[in-house]
Amino acid sequence: MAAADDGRPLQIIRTTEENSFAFEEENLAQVLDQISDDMKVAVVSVVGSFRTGKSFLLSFFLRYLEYSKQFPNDTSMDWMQFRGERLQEGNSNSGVDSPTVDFGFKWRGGTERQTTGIWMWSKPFFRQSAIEGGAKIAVLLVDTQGMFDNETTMALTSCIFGISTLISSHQIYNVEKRISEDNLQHLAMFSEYGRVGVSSEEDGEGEQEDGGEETKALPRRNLEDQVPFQRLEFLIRDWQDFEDEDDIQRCEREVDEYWAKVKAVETREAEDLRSTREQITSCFKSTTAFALTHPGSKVTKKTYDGSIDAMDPTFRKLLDFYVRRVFSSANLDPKAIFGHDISILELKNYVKTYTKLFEAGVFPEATTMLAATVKATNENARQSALVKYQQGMDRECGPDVKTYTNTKKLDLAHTYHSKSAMGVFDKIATIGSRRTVAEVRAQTEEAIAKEWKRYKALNSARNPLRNMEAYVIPGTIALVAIVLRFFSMTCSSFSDTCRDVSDTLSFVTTAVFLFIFISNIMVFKMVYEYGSVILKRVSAGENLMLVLASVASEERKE
Ligand SMILES: Nc1nc2c(ncn2[C@@H]2O[C@H](COP(=O)(O)OP(=O)(O)OP(=O)(O)O)[C@@H](O)[C@H]2O)c(=O)[nH]1
Ligand SMILES: [Mg+2]
Repeated sequence: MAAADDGRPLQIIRTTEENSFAFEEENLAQVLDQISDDMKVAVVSVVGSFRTGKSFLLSFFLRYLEYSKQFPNDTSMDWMQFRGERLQEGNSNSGVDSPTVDFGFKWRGGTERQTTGIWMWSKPFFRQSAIEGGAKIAVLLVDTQGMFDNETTMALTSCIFGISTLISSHQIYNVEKRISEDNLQHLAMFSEYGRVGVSSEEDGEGEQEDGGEETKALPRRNLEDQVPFQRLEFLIRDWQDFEDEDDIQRCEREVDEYWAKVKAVETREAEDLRSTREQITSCFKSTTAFALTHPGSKVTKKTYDGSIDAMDPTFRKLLDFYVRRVFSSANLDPKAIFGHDISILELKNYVKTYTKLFEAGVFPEATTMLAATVKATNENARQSALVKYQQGMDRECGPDVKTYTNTKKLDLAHTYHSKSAMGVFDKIATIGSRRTVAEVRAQTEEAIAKEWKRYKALNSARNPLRNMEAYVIPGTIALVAIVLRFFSMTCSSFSDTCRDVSDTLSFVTTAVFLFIFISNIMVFKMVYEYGSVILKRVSAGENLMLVLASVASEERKE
């Protein structure tokens, strides 16, 4: 049975009545906040025509991923029945009792569209990635609104396709029966974006600031890494042409051969067909295909209750093979932009940037898309560097600098962490004109300098010996008064003058201490705190004299 904490679908991009988009930032944050900052993330997204079983497939993905969390080495097909004999998760067929409908992406039969906007599963799955040397990466599942639903404008349809392509590391393009020229044409819209990114050879020096500059931006990563998108897979539904459906490996080979034929350029005379194919393959790092047979007539009925047994056995076998292939460690690539594996913080910013770009429901120019990517990359580099610096400094002295750190040590920490923060910046900001990158770099250094000032001020406020000169004069008066009073205690009982002087000295001593006490309550508190820290350090074997000497030298400096 599914449990409430197994997750639910969350809408991350909503389509509005005005045929535009709205970004559900909190929903995305809810998903991404469950992933640690240093973890890579794979985004598997399914796009394609409406009513072709995308959400149904994703609900099976969820079953498999949940099952393999508990039984990672099981190679049987038991996962299909893992949550019962029926696929209730997401099952929205009318009249069907599905108590666990919310534990899947909503699917149903009929001609009316089901999914609108873009949805993400609320829980990331943590799986091994061979590409990451066997380390765990977070896997996110994305469901999208179907294309050509007779309600959505073509522009909005293309935008959904575009956003999905931009944010995913593995895009599954669901197509019916075969890969048509139409399917390829849709992909070609993005190849223009890829071409702009890959072919520019100018370094952007001396370019104009407004728009044009970024469009000529030069990705400065290795040529190999400049392919803008990663894995594209055509998933052909209701495939009818397998020669021997019992031999799954052979089925896989047959679809490979089919795709090789479809994408072949050499065999095509027409220029537009050739360029479409060339552009697609230059845009994606890998393009593959797989096919599933028809799931059986019972499955497509509006009253289908999700029975696994009612599904065609060949469909089940192929589905089992396919799910394992998609989530195998060899196929889980971390999401990368122009060859750079992005962090959770960067993913958030990219999704935000792209939603904004497509917000009006108009498909943007390839150059505009590239410009937005460059801008987001620079912003990501700036933010990541600042976060790196803050994390490093916080480790040294705590976010609120609760205790005093010796200035030499703090200086060293600043030098080290600012250097490594700028290293992060340089690693990320490698696309776009050199001038823009240099500008953002300078802004980042400025932001770090501002933070450094803040850490220094907070630390200096924790220095217990600060403003010590304010106590020296009253302290000396009090001390002299104490000494004189000590001698005046020996006054002869006949000397009124001596007794008066003694009383006055006593009064002066009390007044001075009262003055120091009232005006410096906070300082006493700090001295007390600092004293405990020093005591701790002494007991930890640190050299007390060294600490006091450096504190005194800072006092002299100030
Ligand atoms: N022909 C066919 N139907 C399928 C397949 N897989 C699922 N279905 C059925 O297709 C219907 C639609 O399924 P959904 O998952 O809601 O389809 P979708 O593509 O998400 O639809 P939209 O959200 O409206 O775009 C359901 O009745 C499924 O049972 C398949 O491989 N072939
Ligand atoms: Mg759907």
